[in-house]
Amino acid sequence: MEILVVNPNTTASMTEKIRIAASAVASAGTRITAVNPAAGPPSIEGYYDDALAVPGVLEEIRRGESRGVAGHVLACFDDTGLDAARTLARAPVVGIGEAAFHVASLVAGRFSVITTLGRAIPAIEGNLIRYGLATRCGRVRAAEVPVLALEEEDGEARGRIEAEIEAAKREDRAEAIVLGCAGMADLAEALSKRHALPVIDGVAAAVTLVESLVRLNLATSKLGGYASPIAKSWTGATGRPGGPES
Ligand code: 5HY
Repeated sequence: MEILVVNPNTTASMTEKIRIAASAVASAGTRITAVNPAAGPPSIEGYYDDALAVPGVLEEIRRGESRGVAGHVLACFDDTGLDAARTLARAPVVGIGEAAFHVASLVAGRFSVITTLGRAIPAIEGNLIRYGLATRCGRVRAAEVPVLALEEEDGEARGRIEAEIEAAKREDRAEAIVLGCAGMADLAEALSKRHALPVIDGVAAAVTLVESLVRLNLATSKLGGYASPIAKSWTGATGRPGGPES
């Protein structure tokens, strides 16, 4: 099976880090294709960037659907464009935020999330409520590191994340940690060993969940909210994002 992993921002080094994390957990026989849109924000930090990234995400989903991929992963912790992508796609679509929350709730009674900047917290809290998992999350914390600082090797970002992990264990009674950014995907294993608790990376969690859905022969329901888009002619030059006209 081929799984398309879409990094909604346009930073190629982050897409490569995501591809490596996804490939590391993919089963034999699963081919990971990691892409990012050609146009859009280089990093997604808050509602505005998130909204601007959606057309590019839908274009990549449409391309994947047209070549018959088995499933899709949205590799931004805000689950950028998740509902629109599920509307467009027949194959299952899993966001790394939703995947990480579900996996964390399978291994711990209570988890905390550690994301990048404070401005990212409200969207994550909103998703936890929408997914019905807010009561399992002690707190969404920010390490106050910009997304692209995670691309630097200086380790300062990692130090700030580690301080938040210890604070979460002490103050939130966290029994597991969810890493709140795809750019942290390469840190999960080492942090889990070092801090002696499950540390969940959403990229890995989402890939294994898509594989499970495909193996269960489950695809996105086309009844109700995720029914395929209604064909309509769009106003304006570029046509509908992810639509046949574009
Ligand atoms: C992410 N931003 O996973 C989110 C994390 C965040 O560009 N990739 C991004 O800070 O919301």
